[in-house]
Amino acid sequence: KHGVLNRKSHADMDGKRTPRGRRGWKKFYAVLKGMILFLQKDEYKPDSDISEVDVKNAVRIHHALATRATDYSKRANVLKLKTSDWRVFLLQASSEEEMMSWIFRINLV
Ligand code: I3P
Repeated sequence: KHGVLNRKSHADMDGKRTPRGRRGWKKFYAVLKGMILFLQKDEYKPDSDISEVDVKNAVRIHHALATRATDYSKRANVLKLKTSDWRVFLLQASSEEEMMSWIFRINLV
């Protein structure tokens, strides 16, 4: 699965709140491949290599949990992703349908 996702980092590894200055929203092209959610700067091209920056932004979603971000109301179609290493991301999809699809696909892994 792939598509545009806006990302906000809410908690870092170990569960500590992401500090000011790193809490902004950022637009990515997301690609879910196996157990990894790649957050890429540029659009998906099937044959292109993954850049170093894209590897840095990749999120391992094994034992992660995706839920609707019911406690976040500033933006629509936002899901909350909790990873196994206690990071928390808010991910904004382009529509309600897309958000539900991401939640379903992430939790299936
Ligand atoms: C953050 C940025 C986010 C904002 C966040 C700020 O600043 O303005 O957009 O979240 O508020 O800290 P920075 O880019 O300097 O990290 P919202 O868009 O959700 O308001 P927060 O600290 O209340 O999460």
